[in-house]
Amino acid sequence: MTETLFTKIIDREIPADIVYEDDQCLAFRDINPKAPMHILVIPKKVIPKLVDAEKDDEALLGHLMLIAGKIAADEGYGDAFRTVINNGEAVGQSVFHLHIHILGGRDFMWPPG
Ligand code: DGP
Repeated sequence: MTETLFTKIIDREIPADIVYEDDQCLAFRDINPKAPMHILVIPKKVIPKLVDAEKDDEALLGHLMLIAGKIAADEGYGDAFRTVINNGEAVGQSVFHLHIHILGGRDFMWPPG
């Protein structure tokens, strides 16, 4: 399987503040938080970008979303959090291993900038 920065976190080669793990995904605090809660949920399977996900990944994507909501609730932000997936360098994706940002604990603009 392709190695990414995030597979190194999965494999504990790079330390991270891990908040959740199961057989399909890992969640850890962002190293450069943009909100009081800023957690990344990643699949253990390497999917570079959301657009690369396939029909077979449907259940995995649903699982990631359910876990994102559970983590936000566990962190105390169940009624006020935002999820973001950057797809592509032009919109800010810097790590090409699919990840859902979960952000909470401050005001957010709408529409997002
Ligand atoms: P994106 O820009 O959407 O690709 O988000 C990548 C995020 O990954 C960014 O918010 C910073 C975070 N990040 C990058 N390197 C590390 C790392 O080594 N550890 C942790 N915890 N987060 C990282």
